[in-house]
Amino acid sequence: MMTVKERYEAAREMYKNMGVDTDEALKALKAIPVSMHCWQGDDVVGFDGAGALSGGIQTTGDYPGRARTPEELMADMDKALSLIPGRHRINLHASYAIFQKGEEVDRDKIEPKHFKKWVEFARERGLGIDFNPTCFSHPKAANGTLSSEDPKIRRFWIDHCIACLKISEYIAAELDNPVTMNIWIPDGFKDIPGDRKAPRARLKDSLDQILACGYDKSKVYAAVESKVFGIGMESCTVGSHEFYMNYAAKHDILCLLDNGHYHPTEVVSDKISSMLLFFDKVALHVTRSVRWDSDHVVLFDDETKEIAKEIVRNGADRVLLALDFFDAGINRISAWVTGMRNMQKALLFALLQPNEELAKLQEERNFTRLMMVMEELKCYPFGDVWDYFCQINGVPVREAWFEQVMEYERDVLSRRRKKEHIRKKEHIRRNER
Ligand code: RNT
Ligand code: ZN
Repeated sequence: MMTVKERYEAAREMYKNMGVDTDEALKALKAIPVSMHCWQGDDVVGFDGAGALSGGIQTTGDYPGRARTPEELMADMDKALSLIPGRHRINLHASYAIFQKGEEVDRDKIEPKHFKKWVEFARERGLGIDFNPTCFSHPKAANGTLSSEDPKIRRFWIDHCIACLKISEYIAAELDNPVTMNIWIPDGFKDIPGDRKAPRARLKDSLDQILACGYDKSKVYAAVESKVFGIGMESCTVGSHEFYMNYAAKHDILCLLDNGHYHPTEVVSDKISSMLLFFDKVALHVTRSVRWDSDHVVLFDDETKEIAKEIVRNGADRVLLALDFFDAGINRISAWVTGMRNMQKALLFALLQPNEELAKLQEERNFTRLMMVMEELKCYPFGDVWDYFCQINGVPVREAWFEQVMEYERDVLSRRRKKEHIRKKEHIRRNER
């Protein structure tokens, strides 16, 4: 049997004949951070006492082992990160604020100190942090947030977003690493609205007020995330693509494109190059939508590969790359590891294309050869290069990571379930008494 290194060396020669430098590709891949979303670990529940997930997004499934505390979530993220090659970022929501006993405040009053533990977590591991206001799963989000017709509700969410900008600024300063702060709101209408303009005008005004709070643009990259529809908001989403793209362009902030948020045959891979001709950077939520914005785990599939090609060809430093999925039906750590590694595989696949040569073939309108090269490359020993990347970055090669996740499930995750069962039983008994 050939060793991983021997397989890599053979692959390197094959790619070389196609004009691809695999050593360069590995170096480039290592330099691309992916922001791993904390919310896959606990089904988007958070720690601020939110009840059920709301806002037209949904987790389904009841796999044992959901993280219920900051300690559990951090331990689970550590486990996942230990199986993912390279150094990355973590993506937090405001609802993951960590309060001391008696220190709990509502979302409009959260402060940097509530994220100190996350900053310590990131600093110790050399990770960057990204941040998001949480404008859902809250009693005040039942009928709209930043576009609400109720001035008090609108004020609350404006204050929340301002608090989040301040927290993002603090995190960026502490880690000496810019934070992408992405605003997504669920506001919209189930049925045909009587007025589409007024809510959008209010959203515009809310964003103006938020951005006017004065924050350091070199530290915080503010972004806005559009959506085509959500559950219960099928007819109109206030924060639509046109709305945010125009807003971002005029106010010099960024757009975040979530590839689950467009019409089913519309692809984000085709949008990146256009965005980058008009914006300095673009932010992404890579996800997988199955028939709707279902937020399935990212696979090594065609659209993920196509998105990765655009990242690589347009300059990875201009794309703020984050994942966004939540599957409660499978082991949550496995979901993270699968999604993160697949994103990286897609990036490596893109880096292993003779991209300059392909562009040249297109300029020459040699579409015959262009197709041939792209198709033949699909059967090149990509897996041997990926395995070597995992090996030199000290993480398990191929499926070897999975045994570690299963061990963790046996030793840690399955016990959480038992504890939860016992607690539930005690609760029932107490109520029966
Ligand atoms: C919802 C958006 C949003 C959320 C996360 C939790 O449709 O995609 O990004 O998934 O912020
Ligand atoms: Zn998203």
